[in-house]
Amino acid sequence: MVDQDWRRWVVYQVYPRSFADANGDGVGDLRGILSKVDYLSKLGVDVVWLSPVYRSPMDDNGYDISDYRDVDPLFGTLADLDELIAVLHARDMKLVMDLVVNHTSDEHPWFQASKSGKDDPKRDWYWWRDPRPGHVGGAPGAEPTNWESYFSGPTWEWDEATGQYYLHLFSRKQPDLNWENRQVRAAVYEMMNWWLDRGVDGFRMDVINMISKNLALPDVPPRPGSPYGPGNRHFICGPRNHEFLAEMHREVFAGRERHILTVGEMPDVTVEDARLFTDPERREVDMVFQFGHVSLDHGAHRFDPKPLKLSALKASLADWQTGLAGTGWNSLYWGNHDQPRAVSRFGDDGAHRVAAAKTLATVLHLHRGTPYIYQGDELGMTNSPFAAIEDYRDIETLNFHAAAVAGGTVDVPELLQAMARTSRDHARTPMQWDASDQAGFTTGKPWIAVNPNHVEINAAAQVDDPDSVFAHHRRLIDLRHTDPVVTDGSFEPLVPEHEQVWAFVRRTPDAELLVAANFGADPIEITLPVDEGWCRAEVVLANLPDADPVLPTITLRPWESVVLRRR
Ligand code: ISL
Repeated sequence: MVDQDWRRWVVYQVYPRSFADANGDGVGDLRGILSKVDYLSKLGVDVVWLSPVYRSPMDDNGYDISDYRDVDPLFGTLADLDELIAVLHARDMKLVMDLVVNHTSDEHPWFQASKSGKDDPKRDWYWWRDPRPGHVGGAPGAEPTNWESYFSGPTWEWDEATGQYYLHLFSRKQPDLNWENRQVRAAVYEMMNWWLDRGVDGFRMDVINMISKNLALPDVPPRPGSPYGPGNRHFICGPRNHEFLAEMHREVFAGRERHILTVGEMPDVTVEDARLFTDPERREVDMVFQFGHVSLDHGAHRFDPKPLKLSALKASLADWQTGLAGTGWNSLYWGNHDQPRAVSRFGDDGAHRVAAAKTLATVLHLHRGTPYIYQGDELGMTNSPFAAIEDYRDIETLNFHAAAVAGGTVDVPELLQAMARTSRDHARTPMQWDASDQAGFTTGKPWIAVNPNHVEINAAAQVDDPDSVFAHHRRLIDLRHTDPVVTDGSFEPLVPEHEQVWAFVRRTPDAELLVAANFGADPIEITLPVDEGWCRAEVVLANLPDADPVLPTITLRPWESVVLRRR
């Protein structure tokens, strides 16, 4: 297999807790995933990325790991995972594991040792610091910096027994590892090699642009009304980030017979930095998850919604297409386990849901880069009708709500309305397999409520229906596998300022694709700035029946999208 082949792969993200529950305890598991390999194969994806299944206290649904070399009993056993790897390989699919090494669980033996005393050999494996000079440890304001945690409150937790604070950018049960310490890095690389030797094919690296911190740990301007503020400028893409990833590449990926697929999740990463991270010559990672397009519809945090203009969304994707055109590579996603449902957020989850879900897929898959399908998006699953705080399970949502209530400064009903649009839990409701009671997800009581619309939106109704959202995804994947222009073509935006039409051309010396999509519930007529040669080009894909596009002036029905091809 040539080395560049990985660029033709399509990745499917499984959030194990919510995918399929084989043992009836209400939580998805590995045997559940095994029972759905046929489904994944039918969809045609090349790679399955598993959100964490490692041993974990589940403070953040597995993103808090207490043993990197074992499977949590909630999800099954190592033997189940070995079986999954073997079964996927037998179907010519790959398995990518989530790699969460910016932090561990506070219950990981490394942290337990580190916490046991100031002289412990692993003390320096985490970020321990004295209280702010002149302050009493544990008192408000005594934290070493005023950084705010992603999950509310300070990033520092006081440890009475040893008289120091430890750093946690996320929950207090997720202490940050100290990557400055060579032994930490060696332990991580050894663990990664252990997994690759076991047969996994790559890693999705959780917040991997937070592993190098500014050692001076400076304070930041606080948010209005809070003693704390976002410290990200001091730990995003820090001074040694590239060095650490290049070292990881040398120690783990170099010299392996097969291509190891790597994607670094990188909040706040810039295009310029991403070009360096993904430049193949530099040997760091294949691609990054950037956050530009999922940050446009809210203010400083996700529960502060802002209207989104289509022109801004297009410009965001286009900037990355252009920025990584010569060197580097994009990842393409609308959603994942941290984002609300794509069709509810960027499309239309009412009357035009099916057309909108297909159009979103068409536009995403035909940009240049690796598409990621988040479980359920291939069915057009929507946000859930969450109303009360009791409906939620996510630590980010619950902590934010608790802090807002305690602070007394936020309009709580308004906050609940925002949560009903943007909470991470919308992505985490059970996969909708069929119309039965619990959507075919579990025979027990699901850990989070099934979306009541599963009676209409479910896999059973779609897999054999040629007009389904599922079938449309299958066609997009086939197109990528059979037409090199999808992977290799350059990207040229058309009508970038238009607030209803998303159109672009992909081009290689041998072929051209033109995508035109209506992102609105009203029909629209538009003249695209293209030559007459497109007039009666071949329609390779459409989301509505009887598409008859005549260019350059084209009329698109509500949420209609067409893909044309010429040589
Ligand atoms: O969802 C977020 C808060 O609004 C993001 O900042 C998110 O926390 C960030 O993208 C990092 O996400 C990853 O690391 C977290 C984990 O909770 C997320 O599920 C994971 O994808 C900590 O491990």
